[in-house]
Amino acid sequence: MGQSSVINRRNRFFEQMDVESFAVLFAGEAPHKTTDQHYPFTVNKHFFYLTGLVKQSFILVLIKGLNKQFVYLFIEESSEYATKWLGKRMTKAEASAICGISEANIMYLEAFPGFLTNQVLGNSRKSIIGAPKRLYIDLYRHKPLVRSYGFLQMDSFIQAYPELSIHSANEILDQLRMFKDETEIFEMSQAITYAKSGLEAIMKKLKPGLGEQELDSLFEYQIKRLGSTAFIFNPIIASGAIATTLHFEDNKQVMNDGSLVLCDLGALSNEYASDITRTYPVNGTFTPRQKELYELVLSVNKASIAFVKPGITMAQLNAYAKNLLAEGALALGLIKEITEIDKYYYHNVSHYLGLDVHDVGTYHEPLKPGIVLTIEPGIYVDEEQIGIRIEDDVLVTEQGYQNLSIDIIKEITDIEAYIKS
Ligand SMILES: [Mn+2]
Repeated sequence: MGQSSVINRRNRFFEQMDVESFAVLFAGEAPHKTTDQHYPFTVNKHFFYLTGLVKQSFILVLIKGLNKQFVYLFIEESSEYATKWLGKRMTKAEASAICGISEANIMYLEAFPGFLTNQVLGNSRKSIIGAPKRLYIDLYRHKPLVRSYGFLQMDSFIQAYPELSIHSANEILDQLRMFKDETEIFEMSQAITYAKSGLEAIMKKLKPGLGEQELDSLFEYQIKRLGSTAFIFNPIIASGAIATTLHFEDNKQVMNDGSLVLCDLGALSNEYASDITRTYPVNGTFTPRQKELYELVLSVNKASIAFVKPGITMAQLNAYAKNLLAEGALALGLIKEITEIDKYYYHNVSHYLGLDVHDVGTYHEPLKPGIVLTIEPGIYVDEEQIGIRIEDDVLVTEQGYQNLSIDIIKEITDIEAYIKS
């Protein structure tokens, strides 16, 4: 990630904070699964964005004083027990080298509560910090009653300091994270390269009689072999009629001769995501009917990518793609009225992409350079057992767009030749 990137991001966050305020961001912990087992750890993406660190339980504190700003990091202390059972802990020097916070400002987690009382909200440093009245935390809510880790951690703290006004750090960070810097574009391109290689591994083995789960295992094997840390989401491998279910994750069917298989998947590179969909003929050859529907989706995929430029809105992009799909479906005789397209296409054509697969950001503002978004038109014809989606990852540039996943083949002739090779 590089120290300079995260230092620069923290400075941009500071610019947006009020004077006499502070922010606390938690890295989080892996959720408990059963008995002594936990789900894999996923770092809080705001915490990562500002530190470059992927470490459980770490806490970042940013204080904007009267005329100076301060950054502190709280890390796990190493113990003989922890080293023997769980491995070596990151040292202050190691953490400092990644996040660019000086070792003097890195403390152990047990010092955190006292630090707040004495160093932030107490009287001892009032002359430089002032009296912080505002606290920024990650207030992301997936559902009203499902609260994020940072949110939960703050409860006891809020009880102790009811005089503080709590503000969402997300408003600032969501906005900053919308616009990708060079290191981020690099990581996302890497994540796309992993997905490309995973899809090639799938095409090489694809044949009737194979299970969908075999394709998802091949993909996982290939991306991890190349150095990807993990999936960003569970791959959707859906053949035949099940491909009309958008977020099908079961991947348990046997793939039949003559059917299509829709593969919607992504890889992670240093926490950055790719999100790609390709649709392949299981036996290596599209039927004439599959071909005409595929060509329609492909033409809308290409036209929608070419439509991307600064100034257009997501609403315009959605309307543009949907209209093209409707006109194409009308020409093919699939529908008789433009409005009937809702039966065969029922999602948006795009979402932002970055540290999260459905990345943060505001969706009502016109596109600006630095945004990365997906373009993913589809057609789902349940009665013909055909589901097709073609998804690419696209960067908005000053001039227009750059298709970051242009190297992942999607032409019918290229796909058929690759599967047969
Ligand atoms: Mn997507």
